[in-house]
Amino acid sequence: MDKKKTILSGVQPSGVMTIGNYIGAVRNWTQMQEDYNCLYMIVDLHAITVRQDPVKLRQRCMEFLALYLACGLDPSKSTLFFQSHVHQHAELSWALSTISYMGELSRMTQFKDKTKNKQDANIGVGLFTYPVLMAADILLYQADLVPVGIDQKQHLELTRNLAERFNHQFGDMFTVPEPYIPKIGAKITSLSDPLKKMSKSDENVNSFISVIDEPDVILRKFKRAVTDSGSEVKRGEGKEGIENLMSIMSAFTGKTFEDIEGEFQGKGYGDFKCAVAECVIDELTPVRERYYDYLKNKDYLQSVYKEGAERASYIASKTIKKVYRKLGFVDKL
Ligand code: AQP
Repeated sequence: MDKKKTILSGVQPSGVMTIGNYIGAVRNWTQMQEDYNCLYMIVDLHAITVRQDPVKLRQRCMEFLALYLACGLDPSKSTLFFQSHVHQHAELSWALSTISYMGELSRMTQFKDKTKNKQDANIGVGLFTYPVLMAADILLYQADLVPVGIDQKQHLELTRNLAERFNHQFGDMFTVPEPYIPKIGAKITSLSDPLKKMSKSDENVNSFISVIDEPDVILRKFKRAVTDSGSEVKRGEGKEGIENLMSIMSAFTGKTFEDIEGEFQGKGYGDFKCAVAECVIDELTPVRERYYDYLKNKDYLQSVYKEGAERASYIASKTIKKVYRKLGFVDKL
């Protein structure tokens, strides 16, 4: 019998994958493929919670799949699929929304951030119910562990609450998942505002490094990164920009913060920024090259997502059948 624990995660195709997504999510996923049953989605249903250009979205979904493969996700070990290809995500999301509370959803930091400065009348309901869909994604596969960046911890807490609430009201149904948050580089912040998280949908392209940025672009963006008016490479009050660059260097080289402080003692920010760019370029260059190779091979990409959807649908259909029975729906003949 298969005793491996199940892991589920995904990234929204709402821009080009950043080094935040890479360090906080995708790179860790590749290391888990050997030891867990892994399902990794491209969460297109989530992406439309903010307005998308349909032509670009379709293209980006394929680009994301090519990127997943380029980063080392292996379809013979992991199930790779588009969320919209498994209709049970939307179905379970509806069922869970009936046991979710307005109050708990209103407290979600991501919802508050994304709706800041907007009038209620202009806020999409999908943005509000997003965490319920995320809970459905996870519970549909009875995931034991969910590898996410620290920014998603609150959503995962809600998922746990919904699982427990459902189990309590309707009888044991869902595995209550645990977050799996990497220690290093768990939250990479914006290069233009170190107090904000780095996001792929940020309008300022200089605020993020994308996984497929060319080396000269990476260097230029790091050189422009906002720091403080000092010159010492070390952590401290008001030095969030430098600390973020140290986190990035640490995530890309394995060096500790102490190692980095020691190495750059007496050197200025200019040298340090170039060194950060260099280690990022070194790791990402082969990823970018593989990405363009995969992108050219449309038949292969199609075979990967077709098989992924079949495998995911098999599990999802079993779960939704049980859920519907627990809810009291008549069995479909
Ligand atoms: N800056 C970050 N640092 C560490 N981890 C991050 N993640 C995202 N940004 C960072 C992790 O990436 C995974 C997928 O995220 P997502 O695309 O589903 O949604 P998100 O968290 O909203 O990511 P973005 O880049 O900020 O997207 P947009 O701009 O569309 O909102 C998650 O595991 C997340 O923790």
